[in-house]
Amino acid sequence: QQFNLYPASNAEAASATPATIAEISSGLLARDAWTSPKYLYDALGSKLFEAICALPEYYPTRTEAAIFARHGAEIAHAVGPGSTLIDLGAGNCAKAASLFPLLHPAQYVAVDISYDFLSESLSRLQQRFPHIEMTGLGLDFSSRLDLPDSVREARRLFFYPGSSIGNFAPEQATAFLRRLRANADGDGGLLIGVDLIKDDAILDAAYDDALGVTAAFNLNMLRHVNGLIGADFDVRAWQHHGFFNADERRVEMHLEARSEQLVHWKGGQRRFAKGERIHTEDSYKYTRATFVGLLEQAGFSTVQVWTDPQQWFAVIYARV
Ligand code: AVI
Repeated sequence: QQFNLYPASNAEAASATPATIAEISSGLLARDAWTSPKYLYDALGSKLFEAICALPEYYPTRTEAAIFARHGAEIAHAVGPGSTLIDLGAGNCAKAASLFPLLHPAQYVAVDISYDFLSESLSRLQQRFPHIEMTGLGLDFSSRLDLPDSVREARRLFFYPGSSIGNFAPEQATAFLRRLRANADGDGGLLIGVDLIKDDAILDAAYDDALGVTAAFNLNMLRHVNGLIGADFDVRAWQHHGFFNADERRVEMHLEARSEQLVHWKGGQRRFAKGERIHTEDSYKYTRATFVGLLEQAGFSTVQVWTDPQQWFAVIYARV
């Protein structure tokens, strides 16, 4: 392994801190139970998400890739070479890797909450691109983004593809974008993928696919939480729902109890009635104009937008 990896051990990354236990517990005990979408991503969850990205119904990944394929030269021209490419939610690092030949980064920093998955991805990538200096950071960047000293300050380019920004509520998204901006100097920027509002049926199918991969991804959160807080969720007793809520401009994922049940965990328990739901994820969809407004509110300037012919997805470059 040539690349730097933080934290140094998986045990440190995987341990459920008292704060994690308190956060999950308070969500499960809320009148309308909820869990943070970050718990969808353990090693298996990341693999299931990879499979989602290959589904015919899940258009964001291929639409974004088509935008990069079609407008890559213009995007590379806007961004310029030699950046410190900071990949937020890097996962299998495939998207960033496909941009290396276009963007020619000087340094690559992959950040992901799923530590083991990240370290495997990065070790494969470092072999393919031995000349690029690489760093892996296993952390939840939604709550803090402490970059180690080895990450150069010059020309930081935050790369946040796949419309992951949609998993924040708009106010949180603005605060997060403001934090990114504060982490880059005057030469820095943000290259971000944003999913656009479209026909309900297309959105519904993308989050409730025929093969049930999204259902497995959602249900796997229960297995992950069982491990994290010593809970005894019976995965078979829950059912996936994923649908577009037009009033809120977001896709919602929920897990619904198939029968009445009592769930215990370290320091808590709850009885769920049949039909009761746990809200597990929101995925906000934007219009091009509202998202550009959000970037401006966060203090970014000189925004350039590329979309696909159907205007389903946007790739945006914003300068600090
Ligand atoms: C990672 N994120 C952008 C995905 C999304 O579309 O909100 C997660 C996902 N949830 C269900 N399918 C995919």
